[in-house]
Amino acid sequence: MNHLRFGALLMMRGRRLGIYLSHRVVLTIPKPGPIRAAALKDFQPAQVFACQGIAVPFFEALVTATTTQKHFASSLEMVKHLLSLPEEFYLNDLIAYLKRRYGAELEEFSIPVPQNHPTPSEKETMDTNEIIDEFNAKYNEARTQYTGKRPNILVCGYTGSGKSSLAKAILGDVVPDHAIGDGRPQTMGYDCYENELIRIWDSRGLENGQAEEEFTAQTRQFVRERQSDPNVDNHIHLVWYTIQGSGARVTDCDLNLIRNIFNPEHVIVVITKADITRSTQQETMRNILLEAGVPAEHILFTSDADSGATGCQALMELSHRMLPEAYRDAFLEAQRIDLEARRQAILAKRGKAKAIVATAVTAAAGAGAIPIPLSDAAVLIPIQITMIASLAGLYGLRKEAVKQSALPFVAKLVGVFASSSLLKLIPGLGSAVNAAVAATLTGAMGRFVRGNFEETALAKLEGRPTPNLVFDVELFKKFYLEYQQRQNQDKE
Ligand SMILES: Nc1nc2c(ncn2[C@@H]2O[C@H](COP(=O)(O)OP(=O)(O)OP(=O)(O)O)[C@@H](O)[C@H]2O)c(=O)[nH]1
Ligand SMILES: [Mg+2]
Repeated sequence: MNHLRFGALLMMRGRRLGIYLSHRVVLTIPKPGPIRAAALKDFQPAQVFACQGIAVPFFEALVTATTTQKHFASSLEMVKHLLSLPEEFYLNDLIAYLKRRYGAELEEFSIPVPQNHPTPSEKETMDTNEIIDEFNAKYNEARTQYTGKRPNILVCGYTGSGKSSLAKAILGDVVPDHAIGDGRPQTMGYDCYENELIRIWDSRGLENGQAEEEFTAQTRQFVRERQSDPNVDNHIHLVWYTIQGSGARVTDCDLNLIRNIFNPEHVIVVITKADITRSTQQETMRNILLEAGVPAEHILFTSDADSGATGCQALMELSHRMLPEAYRDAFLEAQRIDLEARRQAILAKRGKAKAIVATAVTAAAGAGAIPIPLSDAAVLIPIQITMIASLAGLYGLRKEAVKQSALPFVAKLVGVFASSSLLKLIPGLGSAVNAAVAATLTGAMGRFVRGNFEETALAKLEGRPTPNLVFDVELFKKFYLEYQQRQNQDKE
């Protein structure tokens, strides 16, 4: 039984329970009191609750375990608290419960005690898979929490009116080049283009010769299907209705769709191809729309990216205002028109980033309330992983960026905590990590990563090479001391 996961539940000598942290550290209650880290010799040999050869992980419980300062009478008390189990719950109940709930059986678990001490690189790879899993889970969680919800925009209008070109001008590469065409109608049915920030429904345009009633009925059915979904995240939140300016016509079918099929509060009428439309033609079309009751502020004139993206900034701003609030942030991040707005949005994340670091600092201080022996400093790792993954999610660093810099960084970090590097890293560190050191270490790390991620997000936006998160002990040491000094100054 080697496939262990962070947070797996172990049954150790004397029927004592423990939460697995790494091949060297398990959290348990050695004697009535707070949760402590047990060393290898204390939990070996042990059994683990596993299902089909894979230990059942309780990652949340593990993070709680590293932060809780409660006192417990026994390790069973600890586990009852961490897993929110009832007071009247005995060890046999726990075994039966894990079997029922997870299909878990107790399997033998033993770690061969190494003859020679493993080299640091072996040690790093030992836990890396677990770290990647936990990192990704936390990254996704933060992504959902901080990006807000993904808006659905429907782009509708006659064929060739410039729907796909418009969507591309505003939203960039999410719309593929082949969606835009000359000659034959390009978009058949409804194409859905999406990324993690936005979903665009690009509709089949009404073709010459197709019955207008048929097109209207199809569109009505599509909209009905979306809007009857109980989950509002799947509704259409905004419609860009395109009319080709150079055609100089607003048809009854256009007006019927704009006024009766869509909710007029969600429709922006976009008169496209401004570069090849006369201003008198634009005026005529505008007047027809106004007479039909379309509010003046919902009518815009645009051209595609090749023709200077006229009016696209105005369309971006109006769309941002008209979207329901929960979907605005993701739209702002998805649009390609106003880079300054996106820059400001990145800078505005600093407050949330500081809050993420502050939470981790508090958790680390809690974990170090009873000084952690230096060899067990790895108990701080889950806190740091959560912090770094949350920061990566907040700044929306795509997974590639995360893979290139954050994950190798975290893997290195584990090496640092698991070896005597801490001694090198923290000048004057004694034999244990206390609350102040744990907090400073986490705070300095957080500040370092936060600054780097902000810079990475800005660099990506501006097309500059992104900085790497180089983990250099000397550099970090400098950072640590600066951070510590700043903390001291704040106190004075
Ligand atoms: N001059 C000019 N041409 C444009 C503009 N927008 C789109 N076009 C051209 O108009 C043609 C049709 O554009 P699309 O974006 O494919 O139109 P569509 O509404 O998506 O068409 P279907 O998918 O077939 O319904 C293409 O040749 C575009 O290059 C514009 O602003 N100015
Ligand atoms: Mg199209």
